[in-house]
Amino acid sequence: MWSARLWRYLQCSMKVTSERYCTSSARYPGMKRGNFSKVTEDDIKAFESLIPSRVVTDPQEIAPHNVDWLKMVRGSSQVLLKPKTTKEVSDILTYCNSRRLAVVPQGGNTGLVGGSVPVFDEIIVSTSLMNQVLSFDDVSGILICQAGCILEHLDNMMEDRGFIIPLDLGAKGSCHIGGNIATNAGGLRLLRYGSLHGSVLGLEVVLSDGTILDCLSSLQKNNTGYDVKQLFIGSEGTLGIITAASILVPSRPKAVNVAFLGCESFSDVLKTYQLARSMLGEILSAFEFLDDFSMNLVEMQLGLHNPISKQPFYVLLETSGSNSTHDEQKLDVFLEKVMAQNTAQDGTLATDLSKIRAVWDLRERIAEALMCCGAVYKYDLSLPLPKMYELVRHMREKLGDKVTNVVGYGHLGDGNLHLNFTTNHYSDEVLNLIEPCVYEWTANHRGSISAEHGLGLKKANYIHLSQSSSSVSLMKGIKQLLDPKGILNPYKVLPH
Ligand code: FAD
Ligand code: 2HG
Ligand code: ZN
Repeated sequence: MWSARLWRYLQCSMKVTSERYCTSSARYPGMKRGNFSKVTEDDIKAFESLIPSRVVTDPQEIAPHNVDWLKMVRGSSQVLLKPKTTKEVSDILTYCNSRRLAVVPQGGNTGLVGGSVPVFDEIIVSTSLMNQVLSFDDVSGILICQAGCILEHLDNMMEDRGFIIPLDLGAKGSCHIGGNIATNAGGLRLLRYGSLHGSVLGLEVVLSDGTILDCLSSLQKNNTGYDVKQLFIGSEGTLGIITAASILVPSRPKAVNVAFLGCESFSDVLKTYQLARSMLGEILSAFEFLDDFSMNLVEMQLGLHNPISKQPFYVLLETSGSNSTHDEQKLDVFLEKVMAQNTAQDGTLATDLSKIRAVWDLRERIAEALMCCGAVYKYDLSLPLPKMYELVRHMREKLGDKVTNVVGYGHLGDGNLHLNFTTNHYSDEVLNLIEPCVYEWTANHRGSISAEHGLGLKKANYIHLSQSSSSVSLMKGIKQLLDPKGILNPYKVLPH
């Protein structure tokens, strides 16, 4: 049996060189395999009887499910299960719980905190075949679907009916709605549509002992006791497997415009944001920023084109509304003002689809460009806006030429900074210079060490920096209550 290994590869879209990153015992000293059973031949037979022909034991087929998107963590699971129905998920968990077999739920495997892959030999339960839309009501805009539906497929289907999924992110082509809900993903339009805690009306969840928890309500108002489904939104597969969701889907905006602006300083970015909120109000649907270091990356690594003159900071601002003339007028007045006030030095407006897509690519594809640079050290933080870029500068100064890139970008309108570092090869020395410094700096400025990606394996031991000890104790109690044997996604979220 393998021990868990954490790996990092030098990866580029053209070449992937497999360089061993480091073992779990080196990266997470003291982390030991839990007291779980090991999978036997009898277990495989039992799974075969529960989901015939959907029990994968071929190492080659399992391999991509053992490694995360960042190529940062690698598990050594030997079994991948592909249920199609809630009953099958229930049968699987009933069996695993009785045998004390650990399980990792997996959606599209695009998570960025090492939560979606096994640490040791946990059984992988994939939602990839749970991809049925169960119902959609055009009047109420309520969609009910299985957890394995791919976000982009759902959005395409909604577009045909004049609706929009209230969540959008760069991984939309692969991530599953169940994975999105399990991570409480934020994404590019949280500013407009709010978090999944508001858009998800109901969930169906299978608990660790196989119990099917039916909270699949389609009501917008339901004040009958505790709102139990909320517990599972953002629980990262540690409390239950989400099998279906009911989502409130808004009408698709008829008019969408994107402005891309260049600013001389971060304080000008903030002034632009303030102005955008007051002048664009209800039509503002996204306010993202990137620094010039991020722009250099997407230009150099992906060959993307910066449509405006070079500036230290860039803002991507989107408006979505129902009346294009009205929206364009508002946007014109706003753009005149930011230019007149010199808060933006240059800018361009995108109104046709291909130009809108090209501008969005500059922002959405930074994560992809980073993967071409060797080893990536990724941080996803909530910070008070005036402090947001101070941290980037502080770390750039601290790390000097020990790193090849320090880039700051993110969902400024949500107070969410994405801070990334790269080196040609993974370095423990660099990691130790970054962590816990970044987390402590964030906590000292009353931020959160995870704005939207979750804690997973990577940040579980730092939870105390963003949650009080009483909250962490309560979380442990909830985990104990719902999963007394601890079989669901062990080593994740709560301190190892
Ligand atoms: P996975 O990666 O498979 O799983 C994520 C976690 O959820 C794991 O802990 C897993 O065990 C658990 N899980 C998965 N499915 C279930 C289920 N059915 N029931 C219970 N637990 C489950 N995140 C953002 O918030 N905003 C962004 O803008 C954003 N952009 C991204 C861009 C890129 C290019 C990439 C690669 C990732 C991005 N992410 C972003 C991170 C990631 O959280 C999201 O991609 C997504 O929410 C993960 O969904 P998934 O189906 O891939 O889940
Ligand atoms: C994004 O907003 C994603 O692009 C990824 O959340 C962030 O790569 C990152 O750090
Ligand atoms: Zn993000």
